[in-house]
Formats: sequence, structure tokens, C-alpha cells
Amino acid sequence: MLNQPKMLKNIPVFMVSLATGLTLSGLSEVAKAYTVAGPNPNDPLYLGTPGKVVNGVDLDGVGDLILNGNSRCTASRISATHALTAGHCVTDNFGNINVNSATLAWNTDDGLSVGNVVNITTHPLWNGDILLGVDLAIVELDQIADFVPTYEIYTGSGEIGAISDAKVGFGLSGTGTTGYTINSGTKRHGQNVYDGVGSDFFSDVSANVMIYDFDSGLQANNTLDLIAPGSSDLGLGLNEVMTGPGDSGGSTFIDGKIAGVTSFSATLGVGDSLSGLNGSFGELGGDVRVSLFNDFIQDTIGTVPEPLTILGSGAAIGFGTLFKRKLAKKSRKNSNRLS
Ligand SMILES: [Ca+2]
Ligand SMILES: [Ca+2]
Ligand SMILES: [Ca+2]
Repeated sequence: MLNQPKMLKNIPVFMVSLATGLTLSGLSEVAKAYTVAGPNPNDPLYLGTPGKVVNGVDLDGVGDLILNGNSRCTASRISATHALTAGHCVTDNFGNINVNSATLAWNTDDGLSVGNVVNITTHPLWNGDILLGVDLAIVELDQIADFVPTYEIYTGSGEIGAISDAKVGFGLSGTGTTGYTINSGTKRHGQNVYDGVGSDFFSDVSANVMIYDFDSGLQANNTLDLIAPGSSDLGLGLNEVMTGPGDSGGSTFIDGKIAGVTSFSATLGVGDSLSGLNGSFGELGGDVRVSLFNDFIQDTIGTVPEPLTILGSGAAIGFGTLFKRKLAKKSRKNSNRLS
């Protein structure tokens, strides 16, 4: 059942965007996985085996998110009970939460941790439009084992041009030559470089999105450089990866922290080594720039003060806190508790 994950229940038909207008409108929200630059996706170089640490990042905190028993995304632990993923993993094309049940599993060198999702919160501005760069959701679990690593959110501003520590996900895999040909469900990782933000390249993509290309090492597939000369390098050799269906929601780490959440991939009319959207060399990827949304994330995972702690603090403070809690509740209308 999980061998052919339908990443998004309603994957729109991908529309090739014309290089002339340089827009990405109509592009499908694609899912993600890792297609790798090297000849063998099962090379240990790419496998996120339990206990693996890459460039200082313990990959064990990146988990396998199964939705409604029939689709897959990736999510990373960010608190005692929360994990960060992509909004489109848990909603329809209009941003409405459509998950009835979900589990999140971490297979670590200390053991297996599996929890049930009990609450889902999407970013208040998430409406299904991936080009806005607010494709974020936080899932709350009934339990997460203590041994699962918890990641911090990157809050710097040095993402563009930085070589990621790792991009991680459980999606379809393959090579840059073949595109994705291998089932999802295996954790893989690799690297890429954010060449710019969406608005640097496309008139209809937000600066909240960070864009990168899947380099083969040949200028012919250096897509971002082809459409914006001087903007992009020839890649990282065997370490270069692109996402595929199932990688959505996965993390890209910079300075050991979560800097990007996998949101979509795209193919233009230029640079793509294998026609169509299939994870081949020359395709583009878009990640949510997480540093811009730290307030939303901290608000969502933060603990609400218990009534007992305000009892002795005086009526005025108690009243103010109550008011704040009401506001907080109101602003979380995109939050769904699963039964
Ligand atoms: Ca690249
Ligand atoms: Ca490039
Ligand atoms: Ca392609």
C-alpha cells in the first residue's frame, strides 16, 4: 500500500512553465524525495541509517509521516510532542486539513518511536498555494520517545549560498539520469545550495521560498544559471540531491538547525535532462524559509500557562492572561484536533 504513495491526494497536473514569462503558476505542489546525483541511490553516502550523523546533524530526529494510512511525508521533531512538516501534507488544495489519522515513526539506533498525531496546526496564511512560501504545518503527537533528537529552528539570515548540512526525506528515489524509480520509505539525505529566493527568479513566487536546482555538473542542466546568468553554480558532485514525492515536509539543515522545509519541485522548459517532472537533473526545488516563521512555530509548540500558576498572581494578571489565551485560541483556527 505504501509502495506507491500518493503523496498528495490531489496532485494537480504539472504544467510546464515557460521560461519567457518566468512564472511558476500552475505548477503542481509536488512531493519530495531524494533523487541523487550519484549512480547508486542505495550507496551508504545517501542512506539515513539509524544513528547516522551528517555534518554534525543526528538524522534520527527526522521521521516518517504516514497520513490516512495511504500517503507519506517527512516530519522532524521540534519539541517534546511536536514535529514540523509541510502544510500540503495535511490539507487539500485549498489549505483545509483533511487528515483523519496519521502516525509518525522514528527508527533510531536507540530504538523505534511511533506516535499518533492528535492535533494539526497549519500556518494561518496557508491556503494551498505553495508559491506563497507558507507551506508549513506542525503536528502534535500523543507520544515521542525521549531518545528521538529534537531540532532547533534556524533564525539567521545566511541561507542563500550556504551549502546545507543535509537535506533529508523518505520519498521516492532514483538518480539524476533516470529520475525517481525507487519506492519511498527509506530515509535518504544529501546536499544542495539555495541559489536565491523565489522572487529572484519568478514574478509569481514569494521571497519566503528558497530555490535551488539539481546539478549534474554540466552547464546544460544548470537551470537557474541558464535563466538568470551568474546565479547558480555547477553543484556539489555526488553529494547533490533533489527531492521527490514523499520528501515533502522534510528538513534542510544549516548550522545544525532546520532552515528549510521541503515544499515543491518544478521543471521549466529549459535545463531539464529528462522531460517531465520526474526528479531528473535540471529540475528545481522550493523550500519554505523557516527562519521567517519562528514566531508561528514557537507560538504553536509553546506551553499554555496552567490556571494554577496564575491564581496567586492577582486578578489583573489573571484576567490579562485569560484574554491572551482567548486570542491565541482564535488565531489558531487552522488547528484541528483528531478524534
Ligand atoms: Ca544545485
Ligand atoms: Ca546550479
Ligand atoms: Ca525532468
